[in-house]
Amino acid sequence: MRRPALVVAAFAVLVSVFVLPAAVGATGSLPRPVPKILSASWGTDGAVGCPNGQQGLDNIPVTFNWFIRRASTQPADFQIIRSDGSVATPPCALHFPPDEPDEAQTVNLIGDFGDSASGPMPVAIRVVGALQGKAPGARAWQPIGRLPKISVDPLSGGPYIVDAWALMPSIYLGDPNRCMTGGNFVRVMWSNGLTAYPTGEEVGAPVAASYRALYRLPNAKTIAIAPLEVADLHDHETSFNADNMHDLCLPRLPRGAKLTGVTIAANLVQDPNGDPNLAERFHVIPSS
Ligand SMILES: [Ca+2]
Ligand SMILES: [Ca+2]
Ligand SMILES: [Ca+2]
Ligand SMILES: [Ca+2]
Repeated sequence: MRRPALVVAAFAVLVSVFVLPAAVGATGSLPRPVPKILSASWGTDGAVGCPNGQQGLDNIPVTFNWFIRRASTQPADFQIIRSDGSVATPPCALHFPPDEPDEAQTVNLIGDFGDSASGPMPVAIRVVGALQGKAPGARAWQPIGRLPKISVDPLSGGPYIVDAWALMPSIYLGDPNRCMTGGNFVRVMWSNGLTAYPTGEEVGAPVAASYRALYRLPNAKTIAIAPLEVADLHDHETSFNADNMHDLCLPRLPRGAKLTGVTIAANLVQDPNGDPNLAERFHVIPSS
């Protein structure tokens, strides 16, 4: 009786050796060796608060190409440089509104950073503390270290796409407002919170009808795929707290298709200040 069991075990090892490389490509982590800040945008002027009760504050969502570990995130990890040369530490740095485990690419800095009418303005932010992070889908958290400072986009600017990546089943299966249809799923991350322009409600059919995911096929042809649906909607009770993510629920794609970009037309979404988006043609940079 022992011999057949051993044969089965040996066979299983062989199968795993040959199957693993393909499976890692489909379900493993994104190939992103270096952490980076993607954007820092002045979101609101005097319109938000911190959990300690302070109100009438400004916010700057900061987006990263990595997931940032919530337990490593402290307000003193960030500095905001103002146009008059002064430096502020935010009273709070939140993983909110994007607060799901597969949405950890944004830290929302909240505090008194400036005044859009009379100045000063927030002009740059830098990471000065010991954040930890990992590429989406990776297992172990790593120290991030200091990152180069990045300019803060003005309050009047509209939201823009900062990242797009194929959601791997290992982190997407438990997502409560995930795609309920389709065979491929793409996370589209923007610089700022998103609602429909100009109503400020959660986005609907016009946004879903305009998004396209661009794929390059093994024969070098590029195809533009319309989503069957857009998911990650109704993140919170009020649309003011809608986060900066959409999930594109796509049909099953041809074998070997590689995500190369995402497009959407102008004036379909707005940020919490009511500013609309420009037409977007976001390019996925390999290994970024
Ligand atoms: Ca704005
Ligand atoms: Ca979600
Ligand atoms: Ca969400
Ligand atoms: Ca969302």
